[in-house]
Amino acid sequence: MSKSRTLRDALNGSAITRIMGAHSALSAKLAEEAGFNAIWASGLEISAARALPDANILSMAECLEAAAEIAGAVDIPVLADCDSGFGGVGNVVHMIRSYESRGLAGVCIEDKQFPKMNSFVEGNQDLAPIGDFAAKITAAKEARSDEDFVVVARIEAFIAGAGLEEALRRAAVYEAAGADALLIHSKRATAEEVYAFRDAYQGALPVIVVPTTYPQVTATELTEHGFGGVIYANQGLRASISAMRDVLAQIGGDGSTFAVEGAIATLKDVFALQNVDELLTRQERHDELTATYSAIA
Ligand code: SPV
Ligand code: MG
Repeated sequence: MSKSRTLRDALNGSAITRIMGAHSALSAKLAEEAGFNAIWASGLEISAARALPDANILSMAECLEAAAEIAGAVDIPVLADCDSGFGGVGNVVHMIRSYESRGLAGVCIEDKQFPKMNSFVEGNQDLAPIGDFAAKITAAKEARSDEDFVVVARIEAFIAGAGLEEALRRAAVYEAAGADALLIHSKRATAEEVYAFRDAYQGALPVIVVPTTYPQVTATELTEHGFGGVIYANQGLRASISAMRDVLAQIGGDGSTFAVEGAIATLKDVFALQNVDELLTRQERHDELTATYSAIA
């Protein structure tokens, strides 16, 4: 089954789709190893890994390259965070063709202006006009060649302070425009906003949430509330920052790596994540074939 079909079916299935954020092929492999259903090629993670703000500083091509590296490293589907679509409708069409051809299973675009600002940063959270964004969703659907390729419409009404009615109004129009799923975002400390949305939303699309600021909710509770997907958007990145910072400080303080040696991944582990065994097997076969061909030459 194609990865786009796998993602589509998962989002529409009865169990919640658990999606882990990644910023690199390596972090995506760790998420796959941990049993997540899909990967979120997070704009925040990808830009933070380059020590840049999540504010459309990176070009579409740079985001695509990072997402494609991620998709190439795992067997599970990858949903790419495509911010507000990188510009106008022409950019959205180019984006869809590019992401689809590089092995992504789907994209998510959010109803904010270009350039966007990360949803948790104060200021510049203005919403895109509803008609303009809905028309981009339709353009995205029309531009894909794989009919299973997933287009997620992300609603930023709560982030912009526009309230439940506006979120529901947008959900209905984006659904009519052809969105395959909705993502309702919130920066509240509890799940109350997204629960209110889920309870009031009458449509048929799976709804995805990103519980960054309400980490106390469990996947089970979200399933019971009828959500189709949950994205853990940045915890892997944050874990790597804390772990690296602690280890580097210890090494700097000790003037030795001895104390951290037992706490960090072994080189054997690193080699396994790099598929070194496969390379060695390939090299062995190459050596055998080289000998065979040399003998008959
Ligand atoms: C991301 O991971 O880049 C997201 C989620 O879009 S958030 O950071 O919450 O906006
Ligand atoms: Mg993002």
